[in-house]
Formats: sequence, C-alpha cells, structure tokens
Amino acid sequence: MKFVLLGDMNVGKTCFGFMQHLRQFPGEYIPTIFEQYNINTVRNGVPLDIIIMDAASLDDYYFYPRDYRNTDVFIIFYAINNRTSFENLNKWINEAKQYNSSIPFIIVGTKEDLRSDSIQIITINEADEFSKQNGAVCHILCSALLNFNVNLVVNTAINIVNGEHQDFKQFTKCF
Ligand SMILES: Nc1nc2c(ncn2[C@@H]2O[C@H](COP(=O)(O)OP(=O)(O)OP(=O)(O)O)[C@@H](O)[C@H]2O)c(=O)[nH]1
Ligand SMILES: [Mg+2]
Repeated sequence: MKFVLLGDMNVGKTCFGFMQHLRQFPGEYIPTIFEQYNINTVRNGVPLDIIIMDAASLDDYYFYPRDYRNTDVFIIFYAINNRTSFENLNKWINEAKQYNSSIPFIIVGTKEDLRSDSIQIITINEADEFSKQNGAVCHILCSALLNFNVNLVVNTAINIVNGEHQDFKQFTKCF
C-alpha cells in the first residue's frame, strides 16, 4: 500500500513519518525534499508492506516531481496551532483531487500536545466540519511528539484500503 503525506511546511509530516518508521522523534527540524519510509508490518497474519511518501511542501519545490503513482490514500496534514496550515488544506485537497479525485483522503491535525497552550487553536468541531464538508473519509488528531494516534492514522488508512468499518474513537471522526 502506498500513502502520500501532503500539507504545509512545518506541520509535522516528517516527524509523523519518523515515528512510524523509526519509532523516534527527530531531534532537529530539517525541511524535506523527498523521503520515503518503508514499513513492513503484519495484518491479520499476512505481511503488509507500506510505503509512506513525504515530499517537499516549499513552494520553490512545487514542481519537484512528486510520485503519486499507485497512491492508495492521501494523508493531508495541518497543525492545530497554525491557522494558515488549516486554511491551506483546500490547496492540498485540490492537489490530491487533481491527480485523481477517486483516491480517498484523510485529514490529520498534528501537534495535539499543544492544544492547551496555543492561542490560535483550530477547534475540533471546526476541523471535523471542514473535513466532512470537503469529502475527507476521516479527521484524526495526533501528536508525533507524544506518539499519540500516530499508529491510528496509518491503521485507519489501511482500513480504508481494505474497506473495513471505521470505529469512532477519541479524537477521531469518520464520515
Ligand atoms: N509540539 C509538537 N511539535 C511537533 C510535532 N511534530 C512535529 N513538530 C515540530 O514541528 C516542526 C516541523 O516538523 P516536520 O515534521 O519537520 O514538518 P514537515 O511538515 O515535515 O515540514 P517540511 O518538511 O518543511 O514540509 C519541527 O520543529 C518539529 O519538532 C508534534 O507532534 N508536537
Ligand atoms: Mg518534512
């Protein structure tokens, strides 16, 4: 299966990928140009290879050839303390839809650990509503720093590909 991470710079895509891949939160911020994380897991007793693609979100690299071939699910990120990144979700949804409008996508709010001390916070209701209106399959909140819901995002994406029932869990809404 192949999942592609999209979203503004600095929202935490690479930290998310690292937590999946190496179970480790990166010590310093390094803007990404192109990374691919390969994860080998087992699902219902069957080995499953997952590729997570993490591409640059800097506008300068906008024309860097992103490899969307065979994408199963787009995972589109915003940071809960960064309103611009939330407003730019439209841009990333369009990017995914322009490639292929039938590929499902989920919206993920990162840095959930900062909810209590941020002023510009995007509320859960607001983001749930936006995700529902814009055709996301689910909206999930996570924190790579605390390793909270990171696995849930990937498991949800796997479930979507397998057409399995989505559960309503804390900080997760599926539509
Ligand atoms: N508090 C908090 N900070 C985070 C979290 N995830 C990432 N960060 C911080 O956010 C910054 C950006 O993280 P990255 O994962 O590099 O962001 P990115 O989306 O890959 O950025 P680009 O590669 O430039 O597109 C770093 O300073 C991280 O330490 C999180 O869950 N909580
Ligand atoms: Mg990155």
